[in-house]
Amino acid sequence: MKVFKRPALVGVDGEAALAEARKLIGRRIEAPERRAFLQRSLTLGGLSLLSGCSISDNSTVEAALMRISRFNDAAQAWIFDPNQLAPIYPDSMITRPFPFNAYYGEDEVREVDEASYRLEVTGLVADKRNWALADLRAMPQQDQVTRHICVEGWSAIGKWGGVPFAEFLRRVGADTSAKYVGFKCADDYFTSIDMPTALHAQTLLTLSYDGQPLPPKYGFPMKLRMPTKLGYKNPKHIKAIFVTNTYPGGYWEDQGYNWFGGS
Ligand SMILES: Nc1nc2c(c(=O)[nH]1)N[C@H]1C(S)=C(S)[C@@H](COP(=O)(O)O)O[C@H]1N2
Ligand SMILES: [Mo]
Repeated sequence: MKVFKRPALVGVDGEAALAEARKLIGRRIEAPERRAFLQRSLTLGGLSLLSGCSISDNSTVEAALMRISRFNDAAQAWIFDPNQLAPIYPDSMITRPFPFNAYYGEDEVREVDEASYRLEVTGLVADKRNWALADLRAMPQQDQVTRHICVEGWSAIGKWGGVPFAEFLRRVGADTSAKYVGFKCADDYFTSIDMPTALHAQTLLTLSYDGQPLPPKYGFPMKLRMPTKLGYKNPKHIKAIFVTNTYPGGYWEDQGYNWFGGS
């Protein structure tokens, strides 16, 4: 069982470290778009979290950067597509077993009771009624085999099934001109996404994993799956969805992860 310990920032001159990191990016990365992307999205917390390195002085910045730029190249190649569609894969490429990740260990996975579960839908929506799981299962479902990329440095291919989120938003009469869709989870996790990603053709409100009801560790009863976004943007155990124009932030985003977190 893995207990996640996020790297700490100790005694580092943040501005100097970031300036150093940006210089190194400039020197090491050939493609101008990629260089610009990395330089723009770089924060000290992000650098430390993305690399898994504890940045304790300015000389470790280089080591951290080498690790993320290597990983980031692969991650960006996987998530970037000019048509804005993430790659889909054959079933034969599914990673078995699919990894578990959360801000706690697998022995602390939240058990959500199916019978009493109701999804809350609030904010800028016409229909604020709660949803039982059966109501969600009654909507048209889709399966999708895509790659999940976690900034801790792993990626894996999985098969999720569920309701296209754009359909769900339409059904509840969401104001799709609003800026954000926010999610509250049965653990203390929360996150939020931009409306264009919420309406993206591959964004699914998933109820199943590999043809079975979503197991607790993968987010029972429901995980929002977006192959165009990094792992931490994909909330598990969703208990409330809200549409808003007020920036809702997120569990990791509030600690320095990039909010957009995707392509
Ligand atoms: N509710 C909740 N959702 C979450 C997390 C979490 O800790 N709690 N972790 C995120 C991160 S960082 C990752 S990589 C994925 C992991 O999903 P998996 O366990 O299905 O691999 O869930 C994301 N969604
Ligand atoms: Mo992650």
